[in-house]
Amino acid sequence: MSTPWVFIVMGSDSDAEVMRQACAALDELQVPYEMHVASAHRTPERTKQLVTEADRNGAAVFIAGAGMAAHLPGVVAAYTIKPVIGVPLPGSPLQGLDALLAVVQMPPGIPVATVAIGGARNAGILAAQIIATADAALAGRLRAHRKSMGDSVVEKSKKVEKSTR
Ligand code: RP5
Repeated sequence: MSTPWVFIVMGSDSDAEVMRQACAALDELQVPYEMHVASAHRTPERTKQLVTEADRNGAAVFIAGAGMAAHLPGVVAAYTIKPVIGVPLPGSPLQGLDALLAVVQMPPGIPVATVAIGGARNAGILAAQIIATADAALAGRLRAHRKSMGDSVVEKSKKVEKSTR
């Protein structure tokens, strides 16, 4: 792919349902992406290989989602200087708080931009926003997306508005 694209990776196929929300956001914004499964712990060599290949092949932003002892986003960040967005995933007995703390507490020098527990949609939008800093057409689509969200809030308000005056 010659245009900037997003590399998405998750620790297990059990993460796919949540991580597909990142794909949905990128589809809506017409941003190309690839999605893979690779584990920081179970397949460390595969993780390194996928990230270094994607980096070499023009991936502009990396999204990594993992649950439990969620080291995948940090490991991805170790192999690239491109922006990495971490998605802490729920599903553990600690309901994702474990993953949140693992993803957000990166050591100084190796940042991971962390979204909310299960926040894969925001990860997709944030990745698009990063690419849009150098892509005016994509910036326009992001502005249109914001406007339609605002319009839908007004529409919802109309349905619930009630006056007691
Ligand atoms: C993490 O362990 C994965 O990201 C997943 O959220 C969790 C459980 O993985 P599975 O046992 O379902 O493969 O590494």
